[in-house]
Amino acid sequence: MLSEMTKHAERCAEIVRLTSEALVVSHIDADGLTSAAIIGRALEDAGIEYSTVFVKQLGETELSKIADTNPPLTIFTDLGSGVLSEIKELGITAVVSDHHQPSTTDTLPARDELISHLNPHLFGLNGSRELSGSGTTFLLAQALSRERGGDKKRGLPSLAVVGAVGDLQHLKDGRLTGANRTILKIGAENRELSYAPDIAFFGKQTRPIFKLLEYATDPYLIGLTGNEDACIAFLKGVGIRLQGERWRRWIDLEKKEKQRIVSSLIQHQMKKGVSPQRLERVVQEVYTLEDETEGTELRDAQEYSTLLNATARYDRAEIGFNVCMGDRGGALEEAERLLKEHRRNLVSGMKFVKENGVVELEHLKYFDAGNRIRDTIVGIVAGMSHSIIGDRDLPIVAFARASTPHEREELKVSARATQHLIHKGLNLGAAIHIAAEKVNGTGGGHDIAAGATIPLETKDEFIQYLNEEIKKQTKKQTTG
Ligand SMILES: [Mn+2]
Repeated sequence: MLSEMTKHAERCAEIVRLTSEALVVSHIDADGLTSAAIIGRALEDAGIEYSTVFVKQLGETELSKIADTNPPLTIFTDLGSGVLSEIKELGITAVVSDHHQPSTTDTLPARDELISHLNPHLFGLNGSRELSGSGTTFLLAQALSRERGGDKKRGLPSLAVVGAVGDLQHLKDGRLTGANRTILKIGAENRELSYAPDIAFFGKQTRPIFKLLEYATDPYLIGLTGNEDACIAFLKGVGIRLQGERWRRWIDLEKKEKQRIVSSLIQHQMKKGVSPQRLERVVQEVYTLEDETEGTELRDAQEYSTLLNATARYDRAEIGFNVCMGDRGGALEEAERLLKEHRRNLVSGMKFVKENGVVELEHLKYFDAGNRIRDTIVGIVAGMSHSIIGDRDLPIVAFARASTPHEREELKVSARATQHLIHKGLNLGAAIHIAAEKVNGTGGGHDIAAGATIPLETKDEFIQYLNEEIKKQTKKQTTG
């Protein structure tokens, strides 16, 4: 229950208050960056000095580095729950504020003499849907500043929503639910956040309208996705003027024009035989950050989280973190430059997939990018090329060589599914986990997006296991 979790957050905050200095260790993605900024702002408020470290994972190397630094208090955000006993072995005082499935709930209580553990799973909440790392850390930050009257500190609910959206927690229901929704409502009360159903596609604030359709992947727009000319013709066909002084963006359109596009898209999809259940997905709840400038990435939670990921994926997490901390000068400029570079890389990644094609098996399709696509973005390329490549709606699996030197002998796996496949019973995270374990790798993730690291030579074996698992999952649903 959320109220119990909030109470436990108070106890964790008491530990934080005892220190004058802390090390914040966070995950290197949008949820991790917003988590670090949320606790960072609360620490600043409380007069506690801190520094930040962003990591991909908490392996032996990362943990021993932290132990060497020996900070008076370490706050782990958006990671840590999977390695609680390893953290305990370091003998450091720590607060772990995470939403990933804990590995050792049974052996370590929520409060140990050294480690305080805040995680929605401990309180019966679903950490993959109802609360993100940033939402969990929001509860901690709120508890930390409560006695200072900073209960509804401006900006923090927005960051928590950006983190949740970055972790795709809104996708399953087309809107944020559970504890995430409670935080959203706090932000709406503050008038820093607003939410409404709107077109689901990415780039409403910053991209020309036809690009919105061209890059639509979930749901995939039959005959439009991936085809710029077709998108332009479609919009002209329903009487939309594409250009004003510049290319018109979604936010430049009149309400009536938006409605016309949405209903025409639904009709278009219907004519192509898309099921009613999937038609609805053209619209989903959209989150607007009211304090940010219109027409910038920061105004839209989905675009904001993409901007942050663009810094994190190129080892420039501190840039994204500074944007979250309020830097609208140099950091924002650099983040936007990284985003442009990121888009160029995605385009060339897509080009690679188009030219080389995918291999289709019975229950999945895959491609191997070798070292032609960076392992940190190959998953996005997979998601984008999902429906453009291959004829059938199958999960797509992408392989890339690991880019970090000590992981040279490993292969990174990224996989993406669609909501439609999930309705059919697919849980990609679970399937990947099983297949990876069978080849002595590690993997897991969410039902719609998952990843793994496997020994280089086990690729073919892994694919077979994964194909089998997906078969089992999707068969169960259709017959049962
Ligand atoms: Mn997360």
